[in-house]
Amino acid sequence: MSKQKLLVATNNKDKFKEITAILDSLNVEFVSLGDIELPEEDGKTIEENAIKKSEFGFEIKKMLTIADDTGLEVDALNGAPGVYSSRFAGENVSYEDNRKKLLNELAGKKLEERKAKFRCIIAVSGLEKGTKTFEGSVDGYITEDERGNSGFGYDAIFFVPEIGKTMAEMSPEEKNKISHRGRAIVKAKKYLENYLN
Ligand code: ITT
Repeated sequence: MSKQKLLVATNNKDKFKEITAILDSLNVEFVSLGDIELPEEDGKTIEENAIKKSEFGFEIKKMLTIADDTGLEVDALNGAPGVYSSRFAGENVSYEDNRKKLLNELAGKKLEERKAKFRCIIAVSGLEKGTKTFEGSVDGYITEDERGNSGFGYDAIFFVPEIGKTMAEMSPEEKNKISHRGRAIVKAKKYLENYLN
């Protein structure tokens, strides 16, 4: 019997890698979006955006679809960049541009003012009951300088006290165990294991 297909609806190759690594033991064949661009992320919350992406993927490919929307919420910036995390420094900017802007905005701020949280919503569409969401988060601090070369996005400036490292200083396995995405996907994985059996 052929394997169940699972569309991973993201245009971000780093996320695709993390999501498929965590779901590796699920007995599915991963499908990517290829050249298909996701629609504009115009939701007011990461929940809305995650659902928009997974429902778009399901509409296009007519197969079980998983999508992720992630936001970095910094206390001293009243939760910003949040839903705007990918375009904090503007449209079509690099990960580095976003990290630099955040470090600049927090310049001179003390540790307790550098508290932050990564929040991830995983949405799964194409289920008998439509779409379901799963949430994961991790608390940390924004560092004063970049540290580590692993990971992507804001990882080099996000310090996780429970591990004593920035997420860019962790191995992929270490990051996936404690990350916002890892925590949300483990919940989705448990659900899908039951659903697919
Ligand atoms: P898709 O919509 O195609 O999935 P995206 O990069 O636009 O990809 P998001 O809107 O969810 O995805 O991402 C918000 C940004 O937050 C992302 O571009 C990264 O800069 C950052 N980010 C997301 N996950 C991260 C992680 O695990 N570690 C560090 N930064 C992350």
